[in-house]
Amino acid sequence: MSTYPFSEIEKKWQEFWDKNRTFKVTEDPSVPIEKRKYVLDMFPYPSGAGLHVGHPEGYTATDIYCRYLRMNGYNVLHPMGFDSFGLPAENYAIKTGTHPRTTTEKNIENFRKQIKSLGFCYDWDREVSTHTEEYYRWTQWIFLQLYKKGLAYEAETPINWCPSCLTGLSNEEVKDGKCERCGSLVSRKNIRQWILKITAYADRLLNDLDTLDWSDSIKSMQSNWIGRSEGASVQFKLEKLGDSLEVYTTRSDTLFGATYMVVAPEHPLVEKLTTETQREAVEEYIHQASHKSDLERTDLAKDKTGVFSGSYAINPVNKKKIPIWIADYVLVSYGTGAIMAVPAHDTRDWEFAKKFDLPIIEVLKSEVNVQEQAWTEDGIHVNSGFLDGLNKEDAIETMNSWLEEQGIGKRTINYKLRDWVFSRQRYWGEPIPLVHCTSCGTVPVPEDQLPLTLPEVDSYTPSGTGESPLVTIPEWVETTCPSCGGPAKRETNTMPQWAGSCWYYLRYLDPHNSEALASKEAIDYWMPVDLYVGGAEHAVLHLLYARFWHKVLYDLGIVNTIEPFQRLVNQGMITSFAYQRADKTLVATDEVEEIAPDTYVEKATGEKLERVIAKMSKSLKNVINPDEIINDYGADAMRTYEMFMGPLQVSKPWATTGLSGVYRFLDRVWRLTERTISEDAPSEYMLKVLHKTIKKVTKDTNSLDFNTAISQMMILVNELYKIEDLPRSIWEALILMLAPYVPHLAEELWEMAGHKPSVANQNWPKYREELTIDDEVEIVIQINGKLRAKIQTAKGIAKDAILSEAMKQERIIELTEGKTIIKTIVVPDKLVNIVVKG
Ligand code: ANZ
Ligand code: ZN
Repeated sequence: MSTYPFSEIEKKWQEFWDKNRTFKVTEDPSVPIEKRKYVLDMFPYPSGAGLHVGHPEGYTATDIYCRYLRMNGYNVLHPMGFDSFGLPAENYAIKTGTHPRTTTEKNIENFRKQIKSLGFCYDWDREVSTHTEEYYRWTQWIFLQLYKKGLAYEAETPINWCPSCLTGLSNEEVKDGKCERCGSLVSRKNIRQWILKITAYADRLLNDLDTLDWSDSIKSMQSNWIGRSEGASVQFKLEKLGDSLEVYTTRSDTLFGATYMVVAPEHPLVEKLTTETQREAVEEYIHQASHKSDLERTDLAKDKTGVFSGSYAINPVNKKKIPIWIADYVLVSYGTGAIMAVPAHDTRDWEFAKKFDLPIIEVLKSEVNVQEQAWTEDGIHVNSGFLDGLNKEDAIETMNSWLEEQGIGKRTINYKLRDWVFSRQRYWGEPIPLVHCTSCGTVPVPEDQLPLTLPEVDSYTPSGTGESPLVTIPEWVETTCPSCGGPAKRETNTMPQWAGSCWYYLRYLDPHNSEALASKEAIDYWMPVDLYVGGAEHAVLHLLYARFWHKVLYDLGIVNTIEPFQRLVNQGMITSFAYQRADKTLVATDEVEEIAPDTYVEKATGEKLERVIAKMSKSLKNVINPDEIINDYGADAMRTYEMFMGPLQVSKPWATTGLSGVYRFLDRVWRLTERTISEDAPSEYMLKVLHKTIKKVTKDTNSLDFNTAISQMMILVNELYKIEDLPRSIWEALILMLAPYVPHLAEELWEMAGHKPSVANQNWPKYREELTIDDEVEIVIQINGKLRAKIQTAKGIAKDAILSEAMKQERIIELTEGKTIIKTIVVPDKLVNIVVKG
């Protein structure tokens, strides 16, 4: 049995594509606009661990799609690059003293080699890396535009502080109250930060989601993050202090049920509200709260804590005196940092009221006893004076109008979205191009002096004060003011890793331009990105930040579209297996033995283990290394397997048996070359199979349903194995359809069929509709040999497909329910017999 020589073939064609610049793309003006496509991958961070099997999943998908588009006459931009500023390289530098640039460039080298070994059709002349001076010059330039538009400001704000990384973290980098990178408990610290005013774009970031071809789930993640909320601010007079306390509420209709108030521990009025008798308790409480993250504080499941301030406010609707508490379930950063609490109709308030024995007054007719649980649904108002008899919506309207008439309230809109803490106290990032002058204040570095390059440092360790290691280089910090020429100091904060990835899709358009981030012609030619594919972990922040910068660039007249990424597809995660003991603890894969099919035991103890789906992780020893797969099975098999595992968007476990199956398929294709190609016309039947295949593969490739396209090509190959010859028309159409999927093998077959390379430049095969119409057959379905149902299907359907069709029949579901299927027999085009027991 021959085995196709994939390593020779793959090497040969990779060299060919490289040498001939097969995938070089230019802004050819003769191509009409609708034939220009920009297909983008989320570029990787070049980690020391190298490529993960998750990377090629998205990259293969876009590669197939791009090759398919090219064969259909499109001019396709398909670039790749590296998101190369980042913490791991810096942490490695701190540990070993190796310059992060050295580590990063070595990793890029390795990534590039690995990516190339998969045969992707990138235009490598457009490669960018965000850490290079020619790239970050423009990242700095964009920052200056933000600064000049008043969208970057300095503030001394309480930030999340990682005591181990010694750096500030944005909320997004805090997971469960811990540093996303190192896992340390996050605390709070006041520090001077650069902040970007993304909130100024909140409405546009929300509304323009409507113009995008993104999944509903990603859109709703974006809109929840922005978190637009319509409500009212209401003033409560303080009983003795004369002042008033303002709250934000979305439920002004419940005002008659407000029985106490709460201010956040960091609220500016806390000091004033605290009475002498309560002072000690309040101080103690505030100290404790300062160690908790927002997430911990607002977690519904967490026990409510709080302390009475000693002061009272007056409820404006009924003039009742209500106590003011201090509690950390109210966040200082949202609304006004204070609330009116309505325990009868808000779950958190209810829990708090129960714990501290505060009154609960029902103000909407509830279907539960509000002394036992909160009623948060709609209802008719009661105990509510002029609102009695109204439902929630009408009552809110009525109350808001009343509050505005009285001059004690105002309809308000709030957003969950916070401004973006943009600075890092790190070395390995873009320096922020500003100087601080004692007489002129903050002055931008003139644009013609960009890039402001990173100086060399002796130590990469952040100064424990929270400042970056750059503060330790006086030659760099001490400078002259670009405005007055007097002595000035450089800003020592650097930008976060997000910065470079906010606009890389624009640099690919014109990567070597030294006059602008990209030429207007290139931007107009390619934008927007037609298809963007990447992992769902970027569903919120990367996309939100990039969309924000894009809109700023739009306002500056630099880009011509309101959104950067027209269509977005999130690939599912590739998982793996792990083995679980009875107590649910997991066993590393190398401690497991398969003693019989699907029967696993722990080697050391013999304990029976259950196989479960799990994330790939070093500790479970279930990480698949793409290099090994390519080495053992070839890049084409790896590509095909990742696409054959299931729909692109769903998460699916890696199984090496599946990979072998795909490999056998490619080997079967290869062995067809042992036949001589015949110039005879194929049979009517074979023609029909071919045209049905072209139709299905065309449709499925176009809609990114690669797994079903591959199945269909497998069917065609099976049919070819049933005949003796190899009709040229069928063989060549098959090669063309295979070309996007297994580009190396297809090039080789195309050459063997007597053509000049490259198959990548050939036209996609066309089908004739009349040849795709199926002959129907009737299939009988038996259970234990007894006829139970019949189905009509197209002739020539694969066994698996018939079986699954049979199992879907209502009568069959009924009759097999609760029974064990011990065997199934499928005679194609004729019969299915299901043998059951019990
Ligand atoms: C009274 C009330 C009664 C409320 C009721 C809700 C239900 P969204 O939709 O998320 O905007 N709130 C306001 N500011 C807060 C803060 N800084 N920290 C914690 N909670 C805060 O939620 C708005 C509601 O969340 C507001 O409406 C307020 O509680 C609370 F039956 O006011 B409500
Ligand atoms: Zn100055």
